[in-house]
Amino acid sequence: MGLFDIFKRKSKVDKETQADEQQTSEVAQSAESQSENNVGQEIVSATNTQSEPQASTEPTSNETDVQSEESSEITTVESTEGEANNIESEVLSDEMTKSADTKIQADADIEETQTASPVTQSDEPVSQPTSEDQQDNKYEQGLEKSRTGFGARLNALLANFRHVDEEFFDNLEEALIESDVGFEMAVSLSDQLREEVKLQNAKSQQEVTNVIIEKLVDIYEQQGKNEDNAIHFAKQGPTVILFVGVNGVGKTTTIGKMAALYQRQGKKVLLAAADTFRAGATEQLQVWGDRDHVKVVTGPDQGDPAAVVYDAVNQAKNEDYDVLFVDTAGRLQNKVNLMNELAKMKRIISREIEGAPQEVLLVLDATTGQNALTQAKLFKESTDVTGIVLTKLDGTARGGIVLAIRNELHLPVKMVGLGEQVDDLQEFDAGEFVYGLFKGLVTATK
Ligand SMILES: Nc1nc2c(ncn2[C@@H]2O[C@H](COP(=O)(O)OP(=O)(O)OP(=O)(O)O)[C@@H](O)[C@H]2O)c(=O)[nH]1
Ligand SMILES: [Mg+2]
Repeated sequence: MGLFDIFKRKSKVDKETQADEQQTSEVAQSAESQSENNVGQEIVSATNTQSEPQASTEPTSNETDVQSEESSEITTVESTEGEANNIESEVLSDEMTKSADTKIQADADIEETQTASPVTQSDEPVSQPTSEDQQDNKYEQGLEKSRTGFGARLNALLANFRHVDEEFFDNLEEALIESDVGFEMAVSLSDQLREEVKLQNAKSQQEVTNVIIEKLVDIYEQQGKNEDNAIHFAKQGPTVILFVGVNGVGKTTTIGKMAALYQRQGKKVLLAAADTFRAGATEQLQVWGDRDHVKVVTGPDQGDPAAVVYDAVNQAKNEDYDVLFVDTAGRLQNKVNLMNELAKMKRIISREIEGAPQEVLLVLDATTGQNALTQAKLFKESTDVTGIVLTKLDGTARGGIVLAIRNELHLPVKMVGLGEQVDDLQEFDAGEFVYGLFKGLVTATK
């Protein structure tokens, strides 16, 4: 099923709610944009519904004052992440960290734009959600910021829309870059969109918007062909999953969430606390272990992490565990040490269990934008990464990073983190993801 079919199927369900919201946002719309954009009214309104009660493409100081409780909560989370990034920069090379601060500031700006109005959950169904519904909602909620961020940018672009010209495409390119799809991707996208808009003779705002999103979805889908985003398990004996990534990206949290997920599926799960470097790291994993009722293999602080891995692998073999998750340090004395340590752990795992580790998952923090890509390239060079876990998508307006990962890294995103709670982890579903990003912006006409 094509991704656009998902839009059709889902937008049918959403239709009723959207009709209500549309009315509200039509009232809220400024008189200026109403008179200017008769043809494109529908899309602007649909976009507005994502950031009720106003799309607020230009936040005023007034609007910043009326931030909801939710938005201040998010700001706190982001500032913590900012700290994590600062610590991380001690380990990472200059080029990896130099853009981090600007990124965070830029995210904060977008944040202001979006959270000037409270994000309501009014489009949630009232009836008891099924588990499939719940998964859909996770995506929709987790991608709320990205959606409103991109929506606000597109909305701003379309507010001045009169006709498709060079300036329009320049601005579109800028909006795509700001959404973190990556520079190359943004340039190539706007080139292809130029062609497509001409080809389809799109003139109205709605037509142009549809062409833009349709093309984004198409390209994304094409690049994902042959992509294997399943987590692989051993045919026999324990499956070992090694987690790598710089500090603060969410390795330990993801392990805690995944352990709970597999435990619920009836698998026998074991954890290895192979981050002996950072004070408190073992305890942090132990907390997750206790919460999930899962055993944790530990070693002494500052001890050899490879020794912990060795113990854990042997316990997994001897006690018939199904899955062993290995938590590793995000930083050591330096980058070279970190990479050597990871290589050593991997060697031990492979030596003790044939075919293991079945997965080496690189955890990336979506809020660090392009910086995450630089980290990925570094890890990819020295470790056989099998897939990506993209965390904190709920905390960024730059969900476009998923497109950049596909385009530049050619590594499958296997799981996504959409919050801090134990069930805020989802298997990556391209259809859900794209829908979560563009819902409300598009009217499926195909
Ligand atoms: N909002 C949000 N926060 C997350 C997500 N995943 C992890 N976090 C938070 O990110 C912070 C860092 O997570 P950790 O799991 O400790 O990161 P780590 O990679 O193990 O860090 P080190 O052990 O220092 O290498 C914690 O406060 C987590 O709650 C997510 O998907 N969404
Ligand atoms: Mg950790």
